[in-house]
Amino acid sequence: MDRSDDMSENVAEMIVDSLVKSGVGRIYGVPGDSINPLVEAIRRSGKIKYVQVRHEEGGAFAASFDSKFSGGLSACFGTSGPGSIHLLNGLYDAKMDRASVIAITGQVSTDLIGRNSHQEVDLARLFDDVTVFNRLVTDAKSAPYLVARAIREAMLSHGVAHLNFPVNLLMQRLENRERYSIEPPKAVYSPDLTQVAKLIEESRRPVLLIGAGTIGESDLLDTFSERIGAPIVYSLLGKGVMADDDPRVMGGLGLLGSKPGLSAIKKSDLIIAVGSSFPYREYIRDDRKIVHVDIDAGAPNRVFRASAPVLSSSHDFLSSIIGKVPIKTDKFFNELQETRREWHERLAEDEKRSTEGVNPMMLARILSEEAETGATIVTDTGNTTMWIARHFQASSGQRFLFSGGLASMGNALPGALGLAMAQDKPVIAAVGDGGLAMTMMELSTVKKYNIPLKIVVFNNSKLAMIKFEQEVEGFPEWGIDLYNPDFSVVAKAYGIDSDRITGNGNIREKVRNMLDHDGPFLLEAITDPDVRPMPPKVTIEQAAGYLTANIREHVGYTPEVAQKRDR
Ligand SMILES: Cc1ncc(C[n+]2csc(CCOP(=O)(O)OP(=O)(O)O)c2C)c(N)n1
Ligand SMILES: [Mg+2]
Repeated sequence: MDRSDDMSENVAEMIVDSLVKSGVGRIYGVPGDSINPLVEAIRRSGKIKYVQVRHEEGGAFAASFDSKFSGGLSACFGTSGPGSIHLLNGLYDAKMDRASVIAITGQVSTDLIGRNSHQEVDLARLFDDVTVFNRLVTDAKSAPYLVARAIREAMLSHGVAHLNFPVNLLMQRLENRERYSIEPPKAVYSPDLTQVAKLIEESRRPVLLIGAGTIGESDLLDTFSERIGAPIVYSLLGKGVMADDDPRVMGGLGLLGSKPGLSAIKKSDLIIAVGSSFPYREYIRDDRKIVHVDIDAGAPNRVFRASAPVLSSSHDFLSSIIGKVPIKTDKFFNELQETRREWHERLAEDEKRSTEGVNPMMLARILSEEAETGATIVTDTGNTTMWIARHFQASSGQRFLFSGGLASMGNALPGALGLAMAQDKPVIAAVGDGGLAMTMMELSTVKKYNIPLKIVVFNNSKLAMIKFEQEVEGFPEWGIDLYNPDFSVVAKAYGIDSDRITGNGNIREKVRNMLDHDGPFLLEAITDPDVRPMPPKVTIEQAAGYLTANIREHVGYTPEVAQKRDR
């Protein structure tokens, strides 16, 4: 701690200065009376870009994706009461995908707290569950400490920090401001890898399960997997770290996973999970030996039992383990090539299926064939996640992002606009009609800042993922039909160029046209709602569910009846 001679600063200006020093380039939000002093400080500073979103949820999603992409800190704000309540969903996305976000919120002035004042909401209480650090600031002198601490905690814990400022405090001058370090201390762990090396040496069929924590480590993963013959399976946030067309890459694991991915895990005798908070317990059997490498000491054993927990970054782990294990001549990934080939043939067949309207799988494949190296694809929650997760074959250098842990609808448009502002490479948002309608107001933001985002709408006029859930659960189809506007016309109304595809004949041409377009573009595809995604494994109960739903529909619950009931 040292003291500054700068007498001219108020609390809001100190916040902006600290954010700039911690590398925050953009801050997303909507102004309001209790946060106006912060907005004014942002304007005066000129060193941080203010992105005016149209709904605070969009701002929080944008900040979350900004951090998920870069690994750095990002920021959003909201005014007291309603504006900050709106932030919550996007902040939960950050919490669950371990993004470092700082949320600055406004509060009624200190003399009005506790009097049921206009727009008074106890935000520190409301944000308790979503944050790693969370305080109402009650004294201007302690603000520099709290801001520095919030920044460090968000970075260190890969989570959300929240500071709630009464509006009068934001305007108070700070004399002889105390300065605190905003640098999170770099923790260096030197775990003893002898036991891990022994487990790998003894294993005949090791598999690597990689997650978002391995982003940027493709070269080390390449060497390591080749050396020990390990096939690579990813949890979805790790898609794109290794190219999908690499024969060692088996695809995803989990609900949206692949058959070879599941097969690799099933046949393995050792799972080396690196930087992944894979959430599905049922996909990993308890008798498996598991090495779990994570920077979060609590991650091992949270979802599945780890025989060897390793507290380390993926980089440190991979660079050190490679030299400690002998080269395996029998490569386990070779044993899986037949399953892998069959799976890819199956995907290709599905993509060629003729459909009523656009085949969403064909569209996802064409997007992946036409997207530039270096492009990022963001997908919303719904069947669209499935189409992109499976049929978008990411090349190395391409990135894939979505709302992994929270799986919220409406993330793709604001998330993708955040990414498109943060870097120069192309960004594509793939989003269902249900998901788009939830945060569609951000088309204004895309237009206002002329963000060259490409938005592909998979419009099947249904909440189709729920339709399939109902089938699997044996319920008739109900409550899932959507009355939609013509999205391509909506885009034009926002001033965004757009086009429509209604059949499979000209998908490539329209996709190319969109990607070549200078500036934002929305492509609406009228997709077939009846194309079913196949789970990587169909359980007997699920198959029975499909059957029961079909029978019910045929003996009284016809789609027409269901639609009428729906209204
Ligand atoms: C905010 C939110 N509300 C509800 C859900 C439950 N949900 C998951 S997928 C889905 C349907 C998505 O519909 P759409 O965006 O049209 O995509 P589709 O499945 O039709 O491709 C719903 C309602 C959710 N995940 N998030
Ligand atoms: Mg839909």
